[in-house]
Amino acid sequence: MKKKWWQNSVVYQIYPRSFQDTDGDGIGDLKGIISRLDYLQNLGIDAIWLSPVYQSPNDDNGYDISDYRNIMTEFGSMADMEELIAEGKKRNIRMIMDLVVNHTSDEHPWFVESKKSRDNDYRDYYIWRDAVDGGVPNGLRSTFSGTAWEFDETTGQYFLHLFSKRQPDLNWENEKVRQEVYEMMNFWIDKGVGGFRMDVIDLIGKIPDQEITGNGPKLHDYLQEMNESTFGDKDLMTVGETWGATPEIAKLYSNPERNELSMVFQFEHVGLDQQEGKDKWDLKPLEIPDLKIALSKWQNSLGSEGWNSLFWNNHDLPRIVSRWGSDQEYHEKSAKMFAILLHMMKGTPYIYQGEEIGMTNYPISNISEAEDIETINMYHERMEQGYSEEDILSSINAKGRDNARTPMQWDDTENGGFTTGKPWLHVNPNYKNINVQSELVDPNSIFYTYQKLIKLRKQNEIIVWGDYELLENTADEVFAYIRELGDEKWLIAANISNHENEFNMPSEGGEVVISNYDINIPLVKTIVLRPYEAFAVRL
Ligand code: TEU
Repeated sequence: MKKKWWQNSVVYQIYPRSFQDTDGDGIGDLKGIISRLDYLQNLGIDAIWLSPVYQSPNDDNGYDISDYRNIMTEFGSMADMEELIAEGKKRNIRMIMDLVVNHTSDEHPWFVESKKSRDNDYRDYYIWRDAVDGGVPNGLRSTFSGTAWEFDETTGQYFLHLFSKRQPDLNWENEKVRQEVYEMMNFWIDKGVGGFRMDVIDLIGKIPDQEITGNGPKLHDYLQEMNESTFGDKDLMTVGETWGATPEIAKLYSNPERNELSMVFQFEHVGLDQQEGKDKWDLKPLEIPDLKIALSKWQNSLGSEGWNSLFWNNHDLPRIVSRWGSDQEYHEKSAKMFAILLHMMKGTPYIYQGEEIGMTNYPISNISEAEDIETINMYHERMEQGYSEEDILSSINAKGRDNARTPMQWDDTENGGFTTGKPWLHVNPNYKNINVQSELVDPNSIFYTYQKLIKLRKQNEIIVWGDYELLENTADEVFAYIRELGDEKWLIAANISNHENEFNMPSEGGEVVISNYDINIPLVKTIVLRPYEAFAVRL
């Protein structure tokens, strides 16, 4: 396979609403991102995945789009977007747009027309069905609680929404819908974007009448048609959000010979602290051996038939240092440990805003503090179902999406330097000691660990192309693996626990390349790993 730029790149995800406000309305904006490009260039990233910046009523914070070709009013103008693309290019930073085409906002003109009458030209852009036995057409559920069917009085039919009722699903079986999407994508490609992150793209092949949602029969036909109609003959990066992907399915999306996508986000490791067959809110402790098995399977399953993305965080997930690390006693050590463990693997790493400075979850004590529609809908549904409010809030504080969406912490001034106005969502009060400014002045900060990891990826082919082998006979909480390329061999070891663990080196000696403790680790046969200790050794 011909080597691609995105195979040795590191991508930074920005949730624009929470990144940097410049006009004092308490909401991040594009000018704010432009003002922080030098910071990102210093970090060393190659591309920015921008969560949606298009016009939206913000029922789901931009994942409900009412105009794909205009910028959300609160975020700025198309001129700002064009400036961001241009300023990014000056710094060799590409803009990856968030493509949300499984659904639109109910304020999109297509839906406004579609719901006017049953014979409207746009009726078949969406999925309308008659009632069955006086009720919803079938058992499809919304990810945001309740039925996926909303009744429309005007035309006496239900429309499908796999997310909020203000996010009607597009009908991808309609050729006109697909052509509209491809034309919109080419509009953005002509603007000079570097690629697309594709929101819940595994759902566009749905067959609602058979209650099929993910991995539908025509999904890959549509993606090959999209590829050919838009980015296929250009040097762009595409990454699909595919919650249901297995390694075999991931190969269908990302095998270069199939002309679909560059890679996918798979979520197997993300579900490991969730009770079997239950929702994300039904928690169970993470078993580290499960994490080793899941990530190692993905490292070794794709071969030349696909490409891995690597991530702990995004705008939908709780902060990793709070979720599986220690956001108190071993905050810095555990944040660095997760960075070293992930960034030494094979694939394209994604850093979510604030991860590089160890930002943490922010617990709420009352549902009135929540902003996210998924959280609020779940709260009301589970209260009606008789769950205790204490248990519901405990789930929200562990897994709620607002944890990832508290404003970026730039310095120790009011609101962490995010805004001079009232922030749209509470700022984590720990911004006083967890912020970019304090990280940049501390040579041993989490930030500089991420900066070094990115440099190492650029300087060492073994990280990008080396084979991966999990070391099997280690303590349960010790995750250790080998990377090998030619006659070069690296060992990466991480103690994912708050206590010491013994570790038997595969061979003695070597050179420590990076560590979250001190660099002069005695590389003897048996090492006692300190709490959350992680390092990489050139053997
Ligand atoms: O998320 C897909 C999705 O299903 C997530 O909402 C996930 O189920 C849940 O949040 C797990 O925490 C994508 C976007 O990333 C998300 O922000 C949007 O809300 C959703 O699609 C609808 O566009």
